[in-house]
Amino acid sequence: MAEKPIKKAAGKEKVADPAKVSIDEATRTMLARAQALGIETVFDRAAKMKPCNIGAQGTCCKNCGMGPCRLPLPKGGMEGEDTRKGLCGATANTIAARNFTRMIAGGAAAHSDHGRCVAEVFMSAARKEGDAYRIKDTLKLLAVAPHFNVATRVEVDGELLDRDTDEIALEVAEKALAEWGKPEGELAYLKRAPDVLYNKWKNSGVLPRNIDREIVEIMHRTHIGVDQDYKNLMKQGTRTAIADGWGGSMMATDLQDILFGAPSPLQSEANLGVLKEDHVNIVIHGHEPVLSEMIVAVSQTPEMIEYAQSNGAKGIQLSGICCTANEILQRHGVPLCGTFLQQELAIITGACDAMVVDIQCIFQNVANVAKCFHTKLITTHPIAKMEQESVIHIEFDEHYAIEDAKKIVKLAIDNFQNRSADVMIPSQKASQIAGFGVESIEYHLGGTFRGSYYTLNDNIINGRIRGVAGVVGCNNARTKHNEGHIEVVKELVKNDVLVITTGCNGIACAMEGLLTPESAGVYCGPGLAEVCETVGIPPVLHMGSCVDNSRILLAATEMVKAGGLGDDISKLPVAGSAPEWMSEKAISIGHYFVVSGVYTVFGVTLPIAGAPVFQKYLFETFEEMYGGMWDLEVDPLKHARKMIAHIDKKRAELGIDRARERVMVDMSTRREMAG
Ligand code: NFS
Repeated sequence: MAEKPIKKAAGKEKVADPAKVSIDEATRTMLARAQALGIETVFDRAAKMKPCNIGAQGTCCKNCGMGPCRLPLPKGGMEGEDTRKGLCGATANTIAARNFTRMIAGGAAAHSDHGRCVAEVFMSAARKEGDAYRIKDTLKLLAVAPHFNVATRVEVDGELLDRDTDEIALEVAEKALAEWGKPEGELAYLKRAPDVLYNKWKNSGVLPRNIDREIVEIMHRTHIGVDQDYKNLMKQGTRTAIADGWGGSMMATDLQDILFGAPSPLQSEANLGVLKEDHVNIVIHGHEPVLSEMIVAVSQTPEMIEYAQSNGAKGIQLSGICCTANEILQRHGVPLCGTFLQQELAIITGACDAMVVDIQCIFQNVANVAKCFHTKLITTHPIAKMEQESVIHIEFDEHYAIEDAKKIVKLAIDNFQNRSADVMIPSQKASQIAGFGVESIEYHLGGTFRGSYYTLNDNIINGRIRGVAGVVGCNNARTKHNEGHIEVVKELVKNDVLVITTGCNGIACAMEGLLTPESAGVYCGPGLAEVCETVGIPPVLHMGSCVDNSRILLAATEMVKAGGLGDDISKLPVAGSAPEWMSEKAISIGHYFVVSGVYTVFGVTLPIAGAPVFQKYLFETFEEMYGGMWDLEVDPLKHARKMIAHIDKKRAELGIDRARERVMVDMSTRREMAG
């Protein structure tokens, strides 16, 4: 980016220039308000503090007390032999691979520990330990059970009868929980992958044994003096990433669907403008939906609504930040308040009566911002507390879930009359259709009658849809908020690529109005527009939170099964992208996409540039091994075009590249596409 996103405030402090750090008007407005009030946000901190160049290259090793050993690339690049070494002799490749695999371990741990927590609640529901949680979606339970080798029918007197669902649920719970630590065998879900892919993993020796073990083994191998071969380190990185995508994350998604219902399309809204001045505003932020499901239920009870009214509010407005938001959006239509980078801004509206956080992606600084207003900041998870004394901790216990949720909602209502600052809610909000899942895409594009992804494949084969892209991931304060997300997605749909989204990309697309069927006519190439208009879907399908990237893996698997596009995910005309990634979870996701056969492009930066040999291994050699590979492209247009080029390469390999020419495109669009 040529323009400097920094300006000097009156007191000579460097602060962010609102117009240059976000493309979103609501964000700019609230950032300007924060600066006027003298409240610091992530945007200002990014203006003040530069990242460490050596760490950004991935070649700083601090895994022992002799370091940190810093191995930056020489200015002008590496010429001749690479003699850089840490004190123990670790090469740049070893150091970068250690750091990279530790990021995979961190990401896989976060997703999978979330999954474990859901599995424990699931067990409690299956045992009927309380009233709060029940098996809601028995169809999904019956669909998932066989993947754990749990029978759904039993033979009684020579007759095959349906098995009691309570019994099935209990056995699924036991089998699921065992996946984290079973002593032998391999993860149960791996066989859900196409056979060709499963065998590829098997032959490469990367089938995960159990989830915890793979994560622990990364910590062991990256300890001083253990694994010092970047290829062998990445073998374990691969095994752990698979344990995330096809294990912990996939189980989190499935068990949440069984407990709370598989999503189906619904209407909602997005951006800071969803807050309501005359309502009690409760903003839910984090990742695990187990408590937020209860908050949704409790805040809809007449008891709580009347209590809010007796306190002078018109009602209770729930909204969400980050992936907890995506979870309750997908299942209940609760509006999205904002992305990762808007969490402080939600409080700066002065209208946030309580922010309830659980785990992951929560800035510690929200506590400082909350102190400048009346906002109660409530932490709820035993593993995620904050040191600031102003933060209230209400520890969530699934056995008292409703009581805990009531306590939180009441606290917010009681706080409504304490608003101290002027309320300033930006007017921006966009409407959206969200709630897509593997099942609902099948329904929309194929119909339950056909029960297959064939219609999608057919439209790919005939060229109306050029391919499918999964665009996902975070915001990153080192790049203009939402610019990468939106430019990449717009370029893809303009070129007839159907986009599947999750995480903060989903929120960014919702804010931009891309999650509406009407947007197809505005932004899409003629082929994709025609399909969207015929079927009545948006060109960007929101599949949920980041653990729901597992839905994308399964959707791709359904495409393979439906036929006509090859026998493996790596043969499909698909690509993956995280234009504004920042978290370790994103690295784990990126890697499980890659080793599932998907070309995956990241924006902003990748912490591998300091080790060119290791980088080449990820960017090129992985394609030979798994059919998918990593790439980095900072420029959003080039980023999208690289994905399109990969999709076209796959179309050519499948022999369906000619079909596209039958699509009628006028000359000006054609010229633009060629550009
Ligand atoms: Ni994913 Fe969700 Fe957003 Fe990134 Fe954080 S919320 S789990 S990590 S920042 S997309």
